[in-house]
Amino acid sequence: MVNYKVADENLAEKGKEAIYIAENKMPVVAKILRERFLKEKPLEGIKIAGCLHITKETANLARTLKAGGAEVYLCGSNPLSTQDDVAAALVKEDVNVFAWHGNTDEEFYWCIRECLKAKPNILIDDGADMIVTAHKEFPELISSGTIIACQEETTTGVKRFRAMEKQGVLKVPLYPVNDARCKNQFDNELGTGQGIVSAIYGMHVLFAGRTVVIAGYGHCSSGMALRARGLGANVIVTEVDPIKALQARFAGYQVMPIAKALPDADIVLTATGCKHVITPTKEMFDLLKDGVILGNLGHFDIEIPTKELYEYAKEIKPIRSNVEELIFPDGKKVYLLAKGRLANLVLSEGHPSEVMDMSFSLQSLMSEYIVKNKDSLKPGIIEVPEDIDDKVGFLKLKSMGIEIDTLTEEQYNYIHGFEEGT
Ligand code: RBV
Repeated sequence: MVNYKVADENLAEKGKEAIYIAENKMPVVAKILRERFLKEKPLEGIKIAGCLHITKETANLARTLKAGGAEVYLCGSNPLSTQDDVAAALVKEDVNVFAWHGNTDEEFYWCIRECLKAKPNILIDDGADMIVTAHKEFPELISSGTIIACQEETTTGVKRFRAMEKQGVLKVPLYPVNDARCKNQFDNELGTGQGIVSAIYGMHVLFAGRTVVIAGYGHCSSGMALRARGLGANVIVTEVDPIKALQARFAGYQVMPIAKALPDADIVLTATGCKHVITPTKEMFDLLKDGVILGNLGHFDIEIPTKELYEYAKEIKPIRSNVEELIFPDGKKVYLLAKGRLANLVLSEGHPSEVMDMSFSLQSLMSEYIVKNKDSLKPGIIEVPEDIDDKVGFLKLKSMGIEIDTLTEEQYNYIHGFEEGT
């Protein structure tokens, strides 16, 4: 019997259409792998819990895991990113879903606990909240070996697990799927990169001729900077890492401290993974230009100091869907996207299906790999095997009708040898 809590089951038909649209753009996970999983049933008898954005793309991952024989449990990885129609449609397909748009922090963790209560064998997290909760509140799932291994979808989650491992408190085998090449070089750079259009959706603003500050120059933010420039913006990058700052400079952007950049900024977009990118002080807030748009595309809502901005504003007006106008004591107006949460997932539908195809193919193949290797996995972070990463790359190329060269034996030996030189 399917167990669930969603906003409105009547939205299922609409959700089904959305899932269908994504399916057509996800040939690897929704066709090639799904057909094989249906035949081979590599996940038979396995319960998989996903704490992921509940989107049409995640729905296709769920369908493929189910096709492989898994019982699937889903909860949202962000209180504002759940697409309620998709959640309703998944329930109709016997996926156990605990997610609705706009849940409170308390409800968010209730949903995670409902998934963990089902005693899952594999956890697929996006941001680490579910796996951290398993460590804190469901330790018996780990000590009993019920949880075989875990997978992490995003940079922020991987960062948290690396900290746990360093402190000796990570008790499960953990695959940082985010770090695989087929994930971070496409999902992060292209998906989050294109996510800057959430600022356009939000305020219907023209980028051309504007000064756009991009905070960070990692995989996500470098993609954002490139797209902002492509739209004709004057892009300023802010960084704390000297190498990334140099990369930004040599890519042709202006680089400077954020306090210097803010007075000119028409739009500020963050994706650093760090908190308080704009320091929460009156002095910093006073640097903001009248009419500035503030948006975050990083995983958590701590990059822009939302709470402190709300406290500082004398008036907060919801003006468009998921955009608020904050009026400062001096009358200045600041526009905040998505309450400082992942703007691309809240204002639009998250990363396009084409890139999620690769991320979720990796997640599917890693679930299969975990089941196959379950007797030999040790706690700690284990990189995604290179051959799985390559496999997703090859399948994606194949689905696009693109052929590439193969090394001859002579070339293989050359590239793996040292004898041949001048
Ligand atoms: N993300 N998922 C979607 N459409 O389902 N969009 C973005 C989707 C993931 C992406 O992999 C990223 O690493 C993470 O959300 C950030 O929380």
